[in-house]
Amino acid sequence: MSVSVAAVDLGASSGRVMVGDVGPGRLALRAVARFANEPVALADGLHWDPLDLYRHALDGLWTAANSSPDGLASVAVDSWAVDYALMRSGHMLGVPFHYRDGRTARGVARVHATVPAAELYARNGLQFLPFNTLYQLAADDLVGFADQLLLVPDLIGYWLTGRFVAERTNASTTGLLDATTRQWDTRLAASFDVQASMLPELIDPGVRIGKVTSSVGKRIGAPGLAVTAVGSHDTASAVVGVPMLTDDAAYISCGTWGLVGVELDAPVLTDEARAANFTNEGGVDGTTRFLTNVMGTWLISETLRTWERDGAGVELTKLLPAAAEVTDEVTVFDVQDPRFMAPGDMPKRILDWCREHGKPMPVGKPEILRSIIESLASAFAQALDTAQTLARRPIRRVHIVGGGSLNRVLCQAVADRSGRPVVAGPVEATALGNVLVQARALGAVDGDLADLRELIAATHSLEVFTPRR
Ligand code: LFR
Repeated sequence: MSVSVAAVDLGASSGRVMVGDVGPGRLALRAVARFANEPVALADGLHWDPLDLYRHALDGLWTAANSSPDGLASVAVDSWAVDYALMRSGHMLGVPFHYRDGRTARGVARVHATVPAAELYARNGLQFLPFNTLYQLAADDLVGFADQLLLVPDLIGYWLTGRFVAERTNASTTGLLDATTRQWDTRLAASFDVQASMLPELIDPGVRIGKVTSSVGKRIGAPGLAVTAVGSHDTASAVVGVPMLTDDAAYISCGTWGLVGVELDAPVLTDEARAANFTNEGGVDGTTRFLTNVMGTWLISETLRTWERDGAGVELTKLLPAAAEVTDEVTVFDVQDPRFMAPGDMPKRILDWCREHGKPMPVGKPEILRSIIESLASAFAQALDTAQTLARRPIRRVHIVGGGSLNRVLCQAVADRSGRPVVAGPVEATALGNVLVQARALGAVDGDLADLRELIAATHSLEVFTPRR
């Protein structure tokens, strides 16, 4: 039996609706809608526009339903993590903030004054990122007015079905989930005015959330369509989509962020892991995503955006060959410097960094791009070595999935700098992870993550980059 299922995959810079046709030995994906996801700067800070995303998702689902001859068996939503909507009596309160908004510094100070960072890590296992939901909530003036908290995919799921749930992999990025029991830490939440009643029932990937409301069913031309939970954190779905076939493989889910790590059976909550800023996010099938966030293709896209704004726009595909030809040594800068977090003029910030650190400044666009690529590759290589030490397992092969896997200069640089072969692809790992978990829940495929990954490896061509030094 083969089924058609739809994936609504919302990334921090773009969203897409994909249809997967999945069955034994069959895994085909087609995009039916792609749309931009642009933050909106308002007087009170940087926000998302969830209504725009929802409308695009509905339009995409209409196309998906109308272009699937046997109809859709299910839909599932995944998105970037940590961001949330506060709800009251089913209404959204205010406009959700963007995690790159600077207001969270206040929340960090408040949380750490109440719970020391070491205790926090022992409880929630999360790397320090100033935008973890907990810090955002601690700086949010509307918390006291809310009766529900919904992360982005759960919000879209609520609009589709009318049901409030919290999918567990994404809930694990809030800082409010106990890293060991994977249940809400209601005591921690209450310290920051988040009442236990605001935290929806936790559900696991593969669980059926419900079906679309009758008005949604009419709008998308698919009455009664089932809505299924998957790894609704995009990175959780991406990790399902990494064709790792052995235990000595690591992954880099490379999009806006580069998420570098390994899949483990249990969290690593040591002081060393905390000091190295490694996180223990919840994965599909009860796994642990032991990884660290490295700045990703965000540095490239913001750089291209800056040049475009200045009237000197150039496409990445045109610039990459020139960047590949740069033979002079380029400066490797610290991509993790907090100055690169907020939207803005990246080329200027990179040059400032070089000046402040007495390093040669790249001149010309190809040199700047190459400097970004080498700096990312160097940070990835370092994170791989750290993952290997902390998880106490050798890493002999690196998979790069997501948009970054199309950047051949980057893939080669990671191979060279890490000294390990890099397997690039698939680019749509997140959507693949999403549709595979739905298909398994529907009984169209079966097996564990290894079986799902074998299906990906058998149906996708992957490119191997061998280290040259
Ligand atoms: C990647 C991602 C990362 C998360 C960051 C912010 O898209 O989901 O995993 O740390 O975005 O939500």
